Amino acid sequence: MTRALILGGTGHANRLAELFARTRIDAIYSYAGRTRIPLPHALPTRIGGFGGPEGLADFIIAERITHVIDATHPFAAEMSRNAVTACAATDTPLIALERAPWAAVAGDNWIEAADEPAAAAALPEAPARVFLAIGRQHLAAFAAKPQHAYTLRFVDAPDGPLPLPNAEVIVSRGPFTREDDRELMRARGVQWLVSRNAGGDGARAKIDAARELGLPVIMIARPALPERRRVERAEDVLAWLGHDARLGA
Ligand code: 3Y8
Ligand code: NAP
Repeated sequence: MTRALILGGTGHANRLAELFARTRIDAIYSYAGRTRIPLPHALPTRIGGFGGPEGLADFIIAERITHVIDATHPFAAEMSRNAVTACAATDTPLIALERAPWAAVAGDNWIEAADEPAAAAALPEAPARVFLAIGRQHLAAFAAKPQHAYTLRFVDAPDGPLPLPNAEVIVSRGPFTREDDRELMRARGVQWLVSRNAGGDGARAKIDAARELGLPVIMIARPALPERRRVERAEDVLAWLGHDARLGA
């Protein structure tokens, strides 16, 4: 009897949860608890870390989990690595629901960066106006370039001082629209966009808006992840579980 654990926290994971609820597959949805009011779900939901790979292995055993679906964000590397370790240790089938990275198209002006420090190094020396749309957990690297006027976007309002002296915070959860992101950058005279290659639709609006405005984009590459089975569509997860998205459970 299937009893799945969805490691969630993304738009993809939300759509998978709706599909599971509709096809009545027994599943638990898991959030890290990064945001104050995460989106509610039709599935039973747990919030908070497991306590490393061992904690996740204990949870799998205690909750009699038969399958794990890693539907976290491509930059949630530690969670993904822990899932590979815990599923190997408990011999639990694991699949990743992972969207393909964005690829530059005609008109894009991307500067690829390996990580946040490389992205900060790619910014100019002369003061500029920068839209730093990478959340709030990885801002420290940009303290190396305090001369810029930064626009930041967070899911929740900051609960403390920021490492950047000249920064405006926009509190918004997304998904975002191309029109809104274009107006956000135009109204502020943004000259540079810094983004992570999240893939998917929920955050690509700013990339399309930057192309329309002819702005350079510093695109941070995804962290390397261990090998694991991966699909890009929620329906393929159901097929892997031996359920058909069109029929009942
Ligand atoms: C807690 C769940 C939905 C899902 C919304 C997707 C789309 C918007 C793109 C920008 C980029 C960023 C950030 C982003 C995106 C979706 C999706 C996606 C980027 C929520 C959510 C949780 C989080 C955690 C949060 C991080 C932050 C990253 C903001 C819920 C809304 C910047 C990633 O304040 C914090 O500590 C926030 C931390 C991890 C990255 C960071 O390091 O700051 N996501 N985002 C999940 C949990 O607790 O397990 O609250 O409902 C989910 C979504 N985030 O359809 O409703 O990709 O699915 N999330 C990045 O760099 O791309 C925003 O602003 O343009
Ligand atoms: P991370 O750095 O990869 O994980 C750090 C620790 O957070 C993990 O080791 C685990 O703690 C806990 N954790 C992460 N995701 C969890 C989940 N879904 N359920 C339970 N515990 C979880 O993670 P992150 O980058 O901070 O991302 C946290 C959450 O935000 C994830 O759900 C992710 O899908 C979502 N998100 C992240 C981004 C991003 O840019 N990183 C973007 C959009 C959404 P323990 O070791 O204690 O188990």
